[in-house]
Amino acid sequence: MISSAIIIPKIGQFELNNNNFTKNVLDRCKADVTISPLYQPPHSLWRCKTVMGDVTKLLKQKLTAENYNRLMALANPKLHAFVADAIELTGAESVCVCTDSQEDRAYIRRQAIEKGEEIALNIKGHTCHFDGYYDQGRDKGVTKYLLPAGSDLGASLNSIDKQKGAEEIRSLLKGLMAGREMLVMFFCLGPVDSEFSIPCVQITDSPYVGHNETILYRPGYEQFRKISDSPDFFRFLHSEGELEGAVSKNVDKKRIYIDLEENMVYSVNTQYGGNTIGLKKLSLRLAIQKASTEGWLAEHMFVMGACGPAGRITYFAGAFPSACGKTSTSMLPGQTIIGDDIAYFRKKDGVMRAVNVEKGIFGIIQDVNPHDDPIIHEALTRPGEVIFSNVLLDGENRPHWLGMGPELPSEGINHSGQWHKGKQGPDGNEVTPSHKNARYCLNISDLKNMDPRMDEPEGVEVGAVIYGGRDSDTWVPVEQAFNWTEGIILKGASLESETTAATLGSEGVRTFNLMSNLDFLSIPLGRYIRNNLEFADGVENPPLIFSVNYFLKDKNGKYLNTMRDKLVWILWAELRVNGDVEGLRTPTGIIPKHEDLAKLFKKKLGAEFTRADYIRQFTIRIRENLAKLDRVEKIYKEKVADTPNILYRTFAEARKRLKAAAEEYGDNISPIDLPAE
Ligand code: SPV
Ligand code: MN
Repeated sequence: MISSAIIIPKIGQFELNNNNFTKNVLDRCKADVTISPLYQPPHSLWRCKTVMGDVTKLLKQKLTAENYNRLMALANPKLHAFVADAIELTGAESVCVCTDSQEDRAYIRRQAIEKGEEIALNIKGHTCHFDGYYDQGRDKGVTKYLLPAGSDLGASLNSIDKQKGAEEIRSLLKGLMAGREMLVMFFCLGPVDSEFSIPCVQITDSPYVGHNETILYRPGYEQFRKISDSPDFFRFLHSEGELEGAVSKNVDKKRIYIDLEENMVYSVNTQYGGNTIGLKKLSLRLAIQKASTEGWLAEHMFVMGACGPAGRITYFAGAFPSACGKTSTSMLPGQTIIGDDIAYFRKKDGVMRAVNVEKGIFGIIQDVNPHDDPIIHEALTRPGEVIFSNVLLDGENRPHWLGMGPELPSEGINHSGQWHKGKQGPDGNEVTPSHKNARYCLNISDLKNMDPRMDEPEGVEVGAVIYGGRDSDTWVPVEQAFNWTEGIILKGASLESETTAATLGSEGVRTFNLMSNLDFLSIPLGRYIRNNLEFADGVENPPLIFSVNYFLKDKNGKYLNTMRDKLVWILWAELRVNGDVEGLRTPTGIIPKHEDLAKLFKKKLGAEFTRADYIRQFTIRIRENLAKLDRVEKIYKEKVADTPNILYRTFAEARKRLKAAAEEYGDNISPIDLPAE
């Protein structure tokens, strides 16, 4: 008997059932046509009738047989249309479709060096990349959501009319890859073969961007095989644009535009990782929206294992704005690391579980030294795959950075070109030897303390969530919230931080930063808070929530803590999660007793923690706390139309408690006077 299914010719290693294939293509196309009317002529590849014909024809013309077969082995019409559209738009001369193989990864690494985007350093596996002088951080001003007519993301999110924005960025991308090779690379957000996994395709003309991604993300080519023709994946199209001395030249035409309807991000005329590495902050924006519709959470958080007594491990997730101690908390000595930047959370059987979205670290290098960050320092100074960016190179191709310990050379090469001490940049500012946002990129598997459960598809159970910012005068070093709701509202949703060099703009300005995720939110702020509040519903023992503050100062502006003290705050929190120690009740939460901290300081750091230290650091500053509530509430009232009422009620209760305490104790409450919880 002749089967009614028609077998169409073999494409790569796949045989496709033509009936299903056609039906799926048509379904897909219907979706594309309705959600993306914008990509009508001149972007005709998005039109239904062309998917089967023009796309395949164009791909066949432009790709070598090997690359064509690699792409077609992924039987996904939406993917094929994306690649074809990118070729047509950017005018790429050739296309390299990368699989997960070691050979393909090695090719990308070689290309980064051959194209001059990376310089080989004097330790095996180490390279250095420079971004342009004006391309040293995430550029919030030119990062925008493409907003379809009639939708509203609230006043706090930067957006542009979708039609106008898409036309603008597509015209900027037009022809930019002429004479260049386009890289088509596949990765997976989260562990592979997991409920958390999100397959992604990155198109870029920058092997540096591709190289970073091979370090930072799990491979995804095989994941694309598995999802077959599903349209459920993220897409990133990046071009570094015209180059001058291997850096993006047209900084005034830098744009990062995010299309939430299409789960796609465009990025152009920039190289800095936070603007270009699709799976990092660009995908976080897409994931926050996806999570919101599907009932999970995408957070700007590390995940680490805090080691308690008798080999116990309690997993912590922590949100800090950039450059506020997040990475160094995630790799505290004696603890285990799962991830340092982005986590996804899901509920399973009444338990909150988290994964690291990444498998590498793109961390700030300033102040990494053997004393404060021994693990990372060790990984940065021995052979292994590391990309340094925007550090200072000496004449022997050795990297140097601010706060590394030894005195820095007085000349070398850095992001400003040939550098010497006292050099002024084109903006008239003195150029520091390495940029304050200079970074390293490496595999977590190269760290001695990688947690063995790092790649587990179901993630780890979260015992505690912590929120921290750069706060010189208000929060105590560590405090537990009374419960999940208070924690989300008075800790996460009240987070403020003094700005740093991780984004362009002035430093040291106190800014509101909701759960340290504000830069990446793609849904109205009130909805995001509500999602977090409701996430504890149905969870038997929600994680405890803590605030931490590593940056508290005295009246003379001197820091009250050393960098190493954070280990003690985390280990105290670990004891709290497991019910091992009692605390003291403040108007805003529960703080440690002196004796418990003194024991931890002695045992873990070999240091004294005197009663005077304790009183200085844990005195509750009532006026500052009240002022903070006023500042933050004003923002919600004026800027966040959909603020949930429970936030105002919780603020009112906290205010009442603070005022009552002020009447009893005065403006500053010594912890010695506080009652047990
Ligand atoms: C951050 O700034 O939060 C980072 C680095 O993790 S970036 O890639 O710029 O987002
Ligand atoms: Mn980050």
